[in-house]
Amino acid sequence: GPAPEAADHVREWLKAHAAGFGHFIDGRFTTPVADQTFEVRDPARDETIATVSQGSSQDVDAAVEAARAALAGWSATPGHIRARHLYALARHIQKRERFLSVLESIDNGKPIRESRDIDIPLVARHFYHHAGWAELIASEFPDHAPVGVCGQIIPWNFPLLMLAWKIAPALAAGNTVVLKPAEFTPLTALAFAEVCREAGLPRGVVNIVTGDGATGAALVKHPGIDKVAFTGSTDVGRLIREQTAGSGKKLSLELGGKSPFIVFEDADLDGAVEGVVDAIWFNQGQVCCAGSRLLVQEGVAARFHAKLKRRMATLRVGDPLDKSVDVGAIVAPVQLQRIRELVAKGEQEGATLFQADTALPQNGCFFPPTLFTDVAPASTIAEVEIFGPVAVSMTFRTPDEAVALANNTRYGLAASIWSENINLALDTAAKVKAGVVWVNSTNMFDAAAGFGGYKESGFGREGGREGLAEYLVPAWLKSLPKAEDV
Ligand code: TXE
Repeated sequence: GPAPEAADHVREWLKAHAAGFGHFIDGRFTTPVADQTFEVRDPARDETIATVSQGSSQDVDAAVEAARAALAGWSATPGHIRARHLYALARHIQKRERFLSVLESIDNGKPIRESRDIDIPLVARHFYHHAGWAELIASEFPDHAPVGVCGQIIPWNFPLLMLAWKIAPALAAGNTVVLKPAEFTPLTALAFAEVCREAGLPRGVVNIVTGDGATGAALVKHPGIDKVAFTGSTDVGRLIREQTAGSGKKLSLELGGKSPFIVFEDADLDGAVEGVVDAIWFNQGQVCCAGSRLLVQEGVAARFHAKLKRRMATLRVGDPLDKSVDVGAIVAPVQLQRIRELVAKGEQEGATLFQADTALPQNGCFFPPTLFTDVAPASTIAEVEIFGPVAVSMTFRTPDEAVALANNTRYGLAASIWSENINLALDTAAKVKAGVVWVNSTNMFDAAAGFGGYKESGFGREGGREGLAEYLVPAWLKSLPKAEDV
């Protein structure tokens, strides 16, 4: 293995918690209760690795109460002191970088190269960046106040990074939080709870309640929550919007996507092929802004697809802890099943399937890199988010047609444009309705840049100034009497 010591350390940690993990409430771990637990599995080895508590509405009550009790102290803490806490969290994450990378890869199935070089460093970066904001907030956002207690619900594709995207800005702005990680991948959130203790974060500022959708629903409905922040499927996002309508709760939603990846005939085709690798085979394609819809200009389509297929044959699929692996395991059997069904649907609909002759491990949730060509724009695989290592490719003739195809979606999260003609690229970028547009690159993230979507991809931004604003309200709002006081 690549990091044998870290892997041993993770196994020891899991063994030490063989009796099960509790929730992290008010700075302490609760004791797990029999019959109120669920199992967490390693999708690559197809084995159970931990037992975790299923949060009940009483657990959510206790966590919200702790967050509420901590709010007055934390929001009154001067920005430069809050910054010190965020710096401490960042440093402790860096100290545990190896451990967290291995844990993330075991829990989620993502290649260690990605968790080690991308996920965990970006987590630390997010806390450092928001430490800076904590210092500046009073001068940059005068007359603003924290929203209050935030209920945050995150998905399983970037477990710790999505936690950082939620928790860092909330804390910088003076809020306290109750976070629920996804049921497939709760382990790095629990390790983060330990980090909060090590780093000396005041108790109650961060609370972690594990559980499934029912736990998430209890959090959303809780009257003690002032803001809900959700990343996940569009269906659940819609439900949460309905449930919070009229409640006065602030809401941000980061949902699905079917992002276009446009290749013009004057593009650097080899560069664009590498771009596709990052766009749709990074993290097994389980990326909300994955470039899953390739739009290729007709004149170069045959050449581009041939190059792409040759590159696909060199991708290694296998053990996430093996440093030379490019594509790891799909997060869980149900997700694998979903991908299989959508791929079968694509074949039924008459698209041409290509999968390289890639060796797959015998056990575990694996799916080979897949490309569909001859895809009809109105077919299921062209419209639905597959959330797996499956690219669908269509062709276009003119730039106008590329823009029309790119915007022919209910989503609007991201887009990627490849051309050596900067005027064409920038002109196209302005016409594509997507929250982020990359030119001759893809899947680039930074804590300083707001990220989020249009249309059914949700609303609100995460990262940078816009992201911070989601966790603030005008101060005069806070001085209004509450409904119950009138
Ligand atoms: O998502 P869910 P699932 C898409 C992707 C994927 C599909 C299904 O297409 O194939 O969604 O994935 C919590 N109230 N994305 O079923 O259910 C849940 O416990 C409150 C895109 O895993 O949306 C988890 O913590 N919370 C996406 C979180 O919501 C509820 C990332 C996400 O799970 C809830 C993930 C409820 N009623 C999936 N029901 C992206 N945009 O990155 C569930 N949850």
